[in-house]
Amino acid sequence: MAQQRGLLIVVEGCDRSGKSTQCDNLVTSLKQDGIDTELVKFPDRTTQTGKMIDSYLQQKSDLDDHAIHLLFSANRWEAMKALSEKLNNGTTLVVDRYAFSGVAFSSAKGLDLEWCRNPDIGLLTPDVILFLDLDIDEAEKRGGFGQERYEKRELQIKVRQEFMKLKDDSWKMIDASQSKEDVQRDIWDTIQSSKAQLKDTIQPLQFNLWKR
Ligand code: DGP
Repeated sequence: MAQQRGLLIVVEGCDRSGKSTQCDNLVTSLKQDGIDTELVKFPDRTTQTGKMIDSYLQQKSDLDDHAIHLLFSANRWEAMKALSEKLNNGTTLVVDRYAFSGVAFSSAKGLDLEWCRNPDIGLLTPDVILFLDLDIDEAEKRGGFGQERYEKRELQIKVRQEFMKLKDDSWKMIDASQSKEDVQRDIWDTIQSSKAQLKDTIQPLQFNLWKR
């Protein structure tokens, strides 16, 4: 029997929603369950594009909003071949941020939402999209935002609104205001039921994110 491909699980959310901790936990739990799993994080700050993005986020350099949008997209595109090979070889990927962050952050800054979608048309389509939802006041209670460019209350409010424009019925909404353990449990239950639903219908990998 052919080896089943891995699942592409995307985790999205605003800053301070606990995304990175929960991605780590999910990877650990999947591995403990015997599933070959890797964590992927966008932006990948280690590549050439990633270094430019890192410098921009740390406010060490400035770039036109369109230019940085395209760089974030390029940072995803340059990873696609390696990620598709891993998935086809049976590795499940937990992806911390994806094209939805790309559109939400840039459109929150005032760029046209449809323009923002374009560079990511054709990226790998996720099997599961989890959104860690956290009210902005709750996010701020978690020790306040950091020093990076986007970590400001007004922008984060807009980012969440833009995420909600992108959301469709397939998104799995997770209440991120719960305790860490409860969020972890909700994510685990959601992944188990998604896996059960996908079991008989799992499709070959598709490069058609936002195909029109
Ligand atoms: P993180 O390393 O997950 O904290 O992300 C760094 C910051 O960059 C965070 O404020 C969210 C933002 N971000 C992530 N992906 C994108 C993207 O594709 N486009 C834009 N404009 N911002 C992004």
